[in-house]
Amino acid sequence: MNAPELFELGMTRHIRAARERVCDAFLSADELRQWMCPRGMRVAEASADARQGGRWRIAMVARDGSRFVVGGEYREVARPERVAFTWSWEGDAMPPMQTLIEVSFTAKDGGTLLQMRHGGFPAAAVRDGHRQGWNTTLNKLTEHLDPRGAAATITLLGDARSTYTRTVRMGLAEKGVAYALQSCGPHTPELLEVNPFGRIPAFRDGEFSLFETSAILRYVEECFDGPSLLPGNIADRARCEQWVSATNAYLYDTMVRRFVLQYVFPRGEGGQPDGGVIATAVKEMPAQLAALDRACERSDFLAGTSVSMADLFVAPILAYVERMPGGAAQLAAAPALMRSQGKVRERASFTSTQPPAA
Ligand SMILES: N[C@@H](CCC(=O)N[C@@H](CS)C(=O)NCC(=O)O)C(=O)O
Repeated sequence: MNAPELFELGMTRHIRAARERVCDAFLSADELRQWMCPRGMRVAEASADARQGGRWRIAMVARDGSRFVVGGEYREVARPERVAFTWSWEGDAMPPMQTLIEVSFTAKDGGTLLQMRHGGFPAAAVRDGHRQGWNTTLNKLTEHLDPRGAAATITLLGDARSTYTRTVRMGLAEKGVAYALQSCGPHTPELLEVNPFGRIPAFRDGEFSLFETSAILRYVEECFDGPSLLPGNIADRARCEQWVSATNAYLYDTMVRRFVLQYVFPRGEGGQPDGGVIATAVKEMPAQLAALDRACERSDFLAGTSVSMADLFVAPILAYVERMPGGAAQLAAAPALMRSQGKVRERASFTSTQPPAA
């Protein structure tokens, strides 16, 4: 009888840390506790007897309390060049199997090239599930060891003048997550690599990439501790989603595309703003602002009692509207909304993401 086919995955990372440090991250319980689980989980227990034949074990806990326990045996410990260990899940939350992980550490470009092979999976789907887990787990390892922290793995592709880019930047600031801003415009080749629709922003976390502002913020929300960007109760969370969706469906189109951008990038006759386009937007704005105003009558924020994604979507738009001809007068007719904007505008997430003057 033929031996069953087994599957393996390979991963590579360059980490700005000496290889002794990178290697040690696999060898001590204190180190493993800092990083050895996918984003959005935490290591609740860790043990490691890092010598050939010694055992290691980790209990990971997800936000919803579900627990995953994995462990195995060190097969090779050749610090700082190589480590090999077996990997078996306990319990029935994950498929029963024993797989083997081999990791090598090579000094490169002032840091360490980590090359990992995880082999022995009984099915391609099981391997692919582990690949996803390893991607964000190695992002956590990189973040733990690299002096740049999360900015070593997280890159936001966008333009500091774009309202949607600012929304994500505000979300990252609210959560206290470091990131690198890669300045790039819509429809540029580097942006199209991540977002086939060509809009900014787009987002990378190691090998994982995303586009659409609300999806990016959801990912940030679930991966990182720090204040939640979503309200605490069901009705307020739905209300938050309502304003995110309304921004994507109507508010951005009216207030930015057909109002603000007409002044910032005039495309009318003789390089002037297109008065016809602006006039239709200006007519729609009072009803939209009145709806936002009503939402702020009982709270300083659009959904719930603290800042949420809803505020992060709306604030950058209104800040631009206010600076355009007639914009401040439109906003003055929405006093509850402007009281709320006052609260959002005093936050560090807003003041630290001011767009450069156009
Ligand atoms: N639904 C997208 C919208 C993003 C968007 O429209 N971004 C603007 C800049 S603020 C853009 O890329 N505009 C270029 C275009 O419309 O081609 C999201 O939520 O990220």
